[in-house]
Amino acid sequence: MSNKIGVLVMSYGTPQSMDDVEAYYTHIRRGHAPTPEQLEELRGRYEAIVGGVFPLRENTDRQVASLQDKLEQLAPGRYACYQGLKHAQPYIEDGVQRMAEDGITEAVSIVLAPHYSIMSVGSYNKRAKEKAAELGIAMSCVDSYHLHPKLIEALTDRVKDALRKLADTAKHERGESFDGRMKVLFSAHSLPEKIREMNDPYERQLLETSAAVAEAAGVTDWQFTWQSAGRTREPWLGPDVLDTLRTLREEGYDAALVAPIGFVSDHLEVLYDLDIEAKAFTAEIGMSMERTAMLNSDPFYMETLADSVVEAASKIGTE
Ligand code: FEC
Repeated sequence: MSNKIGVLVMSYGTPQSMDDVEAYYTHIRRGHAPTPEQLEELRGRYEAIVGGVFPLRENTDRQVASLQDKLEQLAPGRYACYQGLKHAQPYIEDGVQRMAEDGITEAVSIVLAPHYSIMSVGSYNKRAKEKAAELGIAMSCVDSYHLHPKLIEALTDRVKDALRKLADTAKHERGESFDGRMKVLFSAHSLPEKIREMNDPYERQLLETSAAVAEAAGVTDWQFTWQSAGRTREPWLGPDVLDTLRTLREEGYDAALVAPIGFVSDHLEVLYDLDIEAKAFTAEIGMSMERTAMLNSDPFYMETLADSVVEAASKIGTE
């Protein structure tokens, strides 16, 4: 038996290699294999971002190691971090299994995504809790940390930096015609519209983070928009970032900063959907665009995670 508290750090997961994309996509689609066209389309997006490598894997590894270091500083010898991925190995259940093999009996789970939806963080925590119960581990779950002061500070710094960069880009691209007006678009992964009927906090939490960051950065001209909607028949939350950019152009804006606050890492949904797709779209409609840098292993983000873990640890066995 171990006296350490296990910390299950969960993330979306990404394929191990190009050969693994089909299995990964099939897992996302709950066991339904994609059509050959869908598979080619997804492989094409991975090829386009960095020639078929998968930055999310290395970023998650680094985030888990950095959180371990931060917890070690706060409470030497008290916590042991384990990784669990939603759609790739090591799966969430594998992470819990490893804890059990190391004799862990008390644990915390946390997701590398700040906002709670029953369809996102809720489903990670459900899988973690079920496996923990099966193996006799008492587990307390972190649901969200979207207003943690250190998270807001880290995001605010990124918005301020990117606004300076956007002003330079716009002056360079537009010269005299740039009037200095820039819209900040906070964005997050869309979900099916049906979450609204479930009284899901996702949308509210995203707006709260956006408002807090805008206020701290002194930004008054901002709005929230969705991105990366799934390719299914049901309606997804909108407007999508591309529609929003088009509307802004029609309203006379010629510069926009996209701040994808729903994500914490460089990965496909940022490197393709924003850096390639949205960038090409803004170039086509004659608009300047930049996006904020991702948090990755930012020290303030690690402090946010560590504080949330310590708070959840104090509740183990009480839920
Ligand atoms: O870089 C990478 O390899 C992985 C990037 C990636 C992240 C991510 C985050 C979220 N997703 C969320 C919800 C959904 C729902 C569906 C869905 C589908 C996909 C597909 C790919 C994909 N997601 Fe994702 N998501 C990432 C990648 N996602 C690839 C499949 C092809 C496509 O639609 O583009 C629809 C599932 C279905 O078909 O039923 C729903 C949410 C997040 C943010 C929170 C989190 O990180 O968990 C929510 C990163």
